[in-house]
Amino acid sequence: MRGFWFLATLGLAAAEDGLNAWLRYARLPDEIARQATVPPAIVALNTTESSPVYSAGQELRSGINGILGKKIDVSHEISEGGSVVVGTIAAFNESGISVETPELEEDGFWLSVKNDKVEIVGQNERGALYGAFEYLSMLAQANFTEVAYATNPSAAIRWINQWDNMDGTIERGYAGLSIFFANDTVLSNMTRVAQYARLLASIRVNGIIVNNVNADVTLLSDENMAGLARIADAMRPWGVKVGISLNFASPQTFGGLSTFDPLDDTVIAWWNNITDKLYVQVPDMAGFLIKANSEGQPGPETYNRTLSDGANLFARATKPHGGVVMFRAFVYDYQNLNESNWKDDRANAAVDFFRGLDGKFDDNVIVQIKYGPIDFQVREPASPLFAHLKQTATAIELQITQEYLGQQCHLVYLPPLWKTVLDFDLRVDGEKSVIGTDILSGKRFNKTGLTGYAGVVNVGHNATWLGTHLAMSNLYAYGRIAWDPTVNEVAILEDWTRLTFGLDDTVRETITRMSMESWPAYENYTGNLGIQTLTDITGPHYGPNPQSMDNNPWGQWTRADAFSIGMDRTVSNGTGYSGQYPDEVAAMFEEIETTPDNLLLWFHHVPYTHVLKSGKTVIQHFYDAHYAGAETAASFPEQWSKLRGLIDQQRFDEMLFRLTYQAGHAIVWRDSINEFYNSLSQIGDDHDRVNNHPYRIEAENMTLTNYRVTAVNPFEVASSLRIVQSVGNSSATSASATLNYTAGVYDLAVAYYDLYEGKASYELFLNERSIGKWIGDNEDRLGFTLTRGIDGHSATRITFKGIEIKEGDVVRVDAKANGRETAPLDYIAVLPPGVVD
Ligand code: GCW
Repeated sequence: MRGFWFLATLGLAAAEDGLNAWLRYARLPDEIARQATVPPAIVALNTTESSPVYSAGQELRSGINGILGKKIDVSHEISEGGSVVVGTIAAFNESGISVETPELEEDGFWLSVKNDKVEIVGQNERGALYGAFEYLSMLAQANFTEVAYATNPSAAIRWINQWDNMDGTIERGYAGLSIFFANDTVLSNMTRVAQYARLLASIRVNGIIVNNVNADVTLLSDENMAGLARIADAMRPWGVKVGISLNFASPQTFGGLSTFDPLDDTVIAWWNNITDKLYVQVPDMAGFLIKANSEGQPGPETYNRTLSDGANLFARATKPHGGVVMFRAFVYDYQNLNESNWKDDRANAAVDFFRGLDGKFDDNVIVQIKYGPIDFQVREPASPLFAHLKQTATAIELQITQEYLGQQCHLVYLPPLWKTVLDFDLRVDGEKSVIGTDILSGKRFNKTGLTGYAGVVNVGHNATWLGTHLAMSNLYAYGRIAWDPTVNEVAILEDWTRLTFGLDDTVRETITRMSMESWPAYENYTGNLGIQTLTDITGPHYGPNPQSMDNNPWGQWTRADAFSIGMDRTVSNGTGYSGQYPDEVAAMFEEIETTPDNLLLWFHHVPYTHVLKSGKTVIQHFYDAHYAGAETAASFPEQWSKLRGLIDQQRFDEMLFRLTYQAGHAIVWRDSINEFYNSLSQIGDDHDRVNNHPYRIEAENMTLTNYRVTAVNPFEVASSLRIVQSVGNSSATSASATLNYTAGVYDLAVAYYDLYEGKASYELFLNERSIGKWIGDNEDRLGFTLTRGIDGHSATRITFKGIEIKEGDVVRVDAKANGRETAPLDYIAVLPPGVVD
C-alpha cells in the first residue's frame, strides 16, 4: 500500500500513450521543483500568433506550468522585474534590452539563465524557439544551473523526409496511416501535423518533405495545393518549412504534354507555372525533393539528359522563390544488374552517376546521399560520393524508420550506426575530411549555406508516432546530431530518457544500457562482418531469408556458395568499388589485412574458413555472433521488467510486449541464419549448438490430433525443417508430448507462426492445468501487417516463465485455426534457468 501511495504522489499512476513524446512536461517531485528559481513573467517579443516566437511564449507557459506547477502569463512587452524574455536579436534591440551575444548563425541562439532573469535570443525566430525548448529541457531534467552560452547549427539543412502516399499509406511506415493524406487528398484535420511540427521544432528540424519520394502527381491538383497550404500553416508557427517530392514525368502524366524532357521549353514553362502556383499557396515553401532514374522512377535519362540537367530544371523554377532542390543520389539501374557478372556492383552506382557532374549543379541544388552506398543496411561503409562532390552541396540521408533494422518491432538505437559514417574520415586529398564535422558542415570544401541532413521518418497516426515508445529516441537523436554531429550518443539517450520517462536513475540506466546494446545485438543476430542485413530482400525487408540475398535484381548480394562468401569489391580482382575512395581509404579497404573485420565481407570474398583478426573463422564468427546477439535480446525483457512501477503501466506493458517479441524473433533470426550457412558450408559449430537443440520438443515429433506435418519455405525458418499445421479448423486440434526432464522450474516457450488474415487461438496445458492462452494477433499488436506466409517474418514465440515441471508431465497445445492461419507450430522449448534456446 505504501508503495502505491508513493507512486501516486509522483504522478506515475497515470497511463501515458506516448503522444507527448519527450515534451511531456511532467511535474517534478515537489522537493526538486522547490529548488528551481523561475522568473515570475514570460515575455515573448512577437504578437503574431503564427510566429515561432509567439509559439515559444506559449510553450514556456505550458512547460513551466507542467514541470513546476507555476502558472505564469505571457506578455509581449518588457516590464519591470525578472522575466523570461524570448525573441530575435532584432526584437531585443528594438525593445531596448541590450544583449551581448557572440556571433549567431542562422537558426542559432543565445541562452542566458541567471537567477530571475532568463534571456533567450535567437538569430531568427526559429533560433529563439529552439532556445525556449532548450531552457524547458533543462527545467524538465531538473537542471537549474545558471548558464550563458550560444549555440549554432552544424548545417543549414536539417530536414525530415516523409514517405507518405496520397492514399494515406506510408512506404516503410510502421505506425499506422498518414497524418497528412488520405484518399488522394490532404487531410482536413491538422491536429497531428501541428503536434508533429512542435516535436520537430524541439529538436531543431527546420524543413520537411511531406510526400513519398516515389511521388504521386495528384499532389499537384488545385485542391491538394490548397491542402499543402493547410499543412504549411500548421507547421509555420513551429518554424518548420514544408516542401514536396515531385514526379519527373508530371508534365506528361499530369500536364498532358507529349514530353517531360527537362530541356524542352514547354516542359520548363510547365514546371515554372506549377512552381509559381505552389508558391502562391505556400509562399515560404522549402523546395523540392527528387528521386529520378531510380527503381522505376522517371528521370532525365529517358531523354539522354544528365541528372544535373534534371536537377537544374527544378532549381531554376524554385530559385526566384528562395527554394532549394534536394536531388537524391540513390540512382541505380536495378533491371540491368546481373550477379553472374563478377564485376557488377550496385554499390558503384552513385559515384559512377555523379562523379562527372560535380560543378554542373545550380547553387540551390543539394545532392542527398544515403549514408552508405547500398541502402540503409545494418552496417555499410560510408558512401564514397561524399568525397567526390567538392563543388556541389551535399546532404546525408539517414533512415529513422527502421526499414532494415527491425521495423520498429525490434529495439535498435541507431546513432551508434550513424556515427560510424558521420565520424569517418575520408581523407580527401590526404587531408582530414570527417563526414559530419568537415564535409556536411560545408567547411572542408568551403561550401556556404546549403549542406546538411535529411532523415526519413515515417510517423503515423499511432499515438506513439513511430509505433513503439523506445524508437522515439532515434527521432530525438536525429535532431540533436544534425545540430551537432559530435554530440555523444549516450548523453543524447540520457536526456531523452529523463524527458520521456522521468528522473529515476534505474530507468535512465536501464534504458540507456539496453539501447546501447541494441544495434550491436541486431547486427549480431541479423548480418555481421559487413554481409548486410540477411533479410528477405525480395519481400518485406523484415525477417531472415539469406538465400534471397543472391540472384535478386536489386543488386544486394552476398555471393555465398558452398565454400566462400562476400562481395569482392577490390580494384585488383573485384568490382573496383574500393577504388572509389580517396587513396588512403582505398588502400585500406583493398587489402584483407587492413580491412576491419566488421566490413570484411563487404569488401572481400573469402572462404568460410578464413581466419579473422579476432582469431576465429568466418563461419564460427557467424555462429557465435548470432548466439551472442540473441542472448542480448533475451536479456531485454528481463532488464525492462525492473522498471515495473518506476514508469507508468501503459508504456511499461506496451514495451514489455515488444521486447518479449524481439527476444523470440532474435532466436528465429539466429537459428535461420546459422542453419542456412551450416547447411550450405557443411561446417559444424565448434560449440555444437547449431542444429542441436536438446531443450526443444519438435512439433512434428509430438502426438498430433488434427495436425499434419509440413515443410516450410525457406527451409531454415523451421527448427529441424518441419512444422505442423492444422487440418481444417476443428477446436480438437492439439499436439502433446510427455516430458522427460528432471523435476525443477523451467520456462516453456512455444514457437509458432503469426500471419495476417487469420487469428488462430492457442492454449498451453501442463497435464490438465492451463498455463496460458494466446491468439495469433501480432498484426494488431505490432500494428502492421508483415506476411501471409509461414516464413521468417511470421515466425514468433511466446514464453511462460517459471513453470514447475516433473518427469512424466504432459505438455499439450490445443489450437484452433482461423482464416489463413492454420495454427502452425514449430516446437516447444523447455528451458532451464539461464538457457536461451
Ligand atoms: O530502401 C529502399 C526502399 C524503398 C525506398 C527506396 C528509396 C521510397 O525499400 O521503399 O523507396 O529505398 O529510398 O528510394
